[in-house]
Amino acid sequence: TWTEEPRALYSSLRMNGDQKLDAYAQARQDFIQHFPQIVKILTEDGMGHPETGDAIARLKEVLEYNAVGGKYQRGLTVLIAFQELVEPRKQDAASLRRALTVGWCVELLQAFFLVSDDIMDSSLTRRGQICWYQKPGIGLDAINDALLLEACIYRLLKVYCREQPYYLNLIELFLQSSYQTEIGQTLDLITAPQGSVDLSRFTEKRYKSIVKYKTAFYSFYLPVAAAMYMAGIDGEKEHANAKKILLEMGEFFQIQENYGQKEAEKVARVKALYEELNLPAVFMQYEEDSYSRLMSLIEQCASPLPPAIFLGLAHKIYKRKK
Ligand code: DMA
Ligand code: MG
Ligand code: MG
Ligand code: MG
Repeated sequence: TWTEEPRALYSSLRMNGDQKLDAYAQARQDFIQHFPQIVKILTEDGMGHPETGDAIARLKEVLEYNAVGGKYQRGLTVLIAFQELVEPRKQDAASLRRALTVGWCVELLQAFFLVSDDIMDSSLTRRGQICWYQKPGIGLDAINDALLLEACIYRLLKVYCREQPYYLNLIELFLQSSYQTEIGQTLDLITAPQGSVDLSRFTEKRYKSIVKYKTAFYSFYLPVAAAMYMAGIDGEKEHANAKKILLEMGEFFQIQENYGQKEAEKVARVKALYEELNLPAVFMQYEEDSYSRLMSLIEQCASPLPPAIFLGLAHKIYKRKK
């Protein structure tokens, strides 16, 4: 409930591997437990409203179907980065609640993109269930549902963060990340139109641009940047440095995630890339190169942020054997 204190969370910087895992599992539990509160805030005033009550009931359904069921990697990153950037004594219950909420805002942005993306891609399933627009009676009304999910981000920011000095920075960050993602989706849509993937247009360079815009900004830069603003870190240089590191990670993440997944669409995409590049061995070389590029970027650019923020994320996505 609203008055319940989030459980104590600790900076992972001084922890060993096992303790870190526990802190992560704890953060995850806190994150998931905060969702009913998110739904409540978004729906409590409207539910019984004589004019809009029915629409708010629909919004509740949309939230419960589309915002949950993923891995919460992006939303959790806000919380974890916040805990690593803010001194423990300043991590009071209200601040932690704001970090949880901003994490959920990232998840809502993702839900907004996914509902729309599945319509555009004519997809059938998402996160192991039927795509929202494929549900009987939903169809293209899902477009409006996606727009509602987007609007919820700014409603939550207003309720929780309006009084904070970083409020405007967060709004601009979410708007900017949305725009970058939409530009990436545009590149994706015009590069590989359904039914006519033209390999001559599908170059490695183009692929990397698509990945950077449609995924890396909102999945990697957005959550860490949000935590930075919440921790009072708003310098352009600091953000540019963090962005360099996080976009490199985002590129690797997307290439790796598509590789080895079995959905027909992903297989086709990876095959296209691999035909272009020639051999799966190229992937291993790419991973090596990306990893060492990343490590030197972290050395050069992490300061003044603790390198652990970036190393922790890198650890999650580079599943290297050595
Ligand atoms: C999804 O890209 C992109 C966004 C911004 C949600 P995609 O269509 O390549 O991926 P998926 O296979 O998840 O639909
Ligand atoms: Mg898709
Ligand atoms: Mg798509
Ligand atoms: Mg995806």
